[in-house]
Amino acid sequence: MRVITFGTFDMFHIGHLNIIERASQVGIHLTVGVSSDELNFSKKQRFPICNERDRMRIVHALSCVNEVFLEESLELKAQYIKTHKADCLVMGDDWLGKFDEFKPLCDVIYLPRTPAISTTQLIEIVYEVGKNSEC
Ligand code: C2G
Repeated sequence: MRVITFGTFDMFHIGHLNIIERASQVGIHLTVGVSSDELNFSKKQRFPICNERDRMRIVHALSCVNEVFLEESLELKAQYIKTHKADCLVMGDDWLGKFDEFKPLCDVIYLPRTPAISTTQLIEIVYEVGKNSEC
């Protein structure tokens, strides 16, 4: 079974590692679509802290990842699933139901999100630490 997953993976953390490792255990080949800087800006009105080249390198360095590509548009998901011959799409359950439209193309599995960590939270912690150390 070939598996695909998508994400930004900005400020790579344990929640990212958990989902990627668990996605890889669903099949024998894992492809990861890493959201481009522009796609992130269009979704979140801010650029990621780490640029797309570095985020792709980090994900690609994981031994459980076989292939990495740049996800440039949300509209191309069906195309990405077909191009990478994915039998299964895995996402964290913060996306529950949002990818069900691809069920005619492949299995869609939502895995539990790792609690108590997110890129947004990390950015806030770093910001607060920086603010306090200025005093
Ligand atoms: N994730 C997780 N646990 C966390 C944080 C993230 O399981 N504590 C999972 C998310 O559910 C997602 C993956 O890690 O499956 C990547 O998360 P993000 O980097 O936040 O990516 P996102 O902005 O959700 O982009 O087209 C879909 C997008 O590319 C997904």
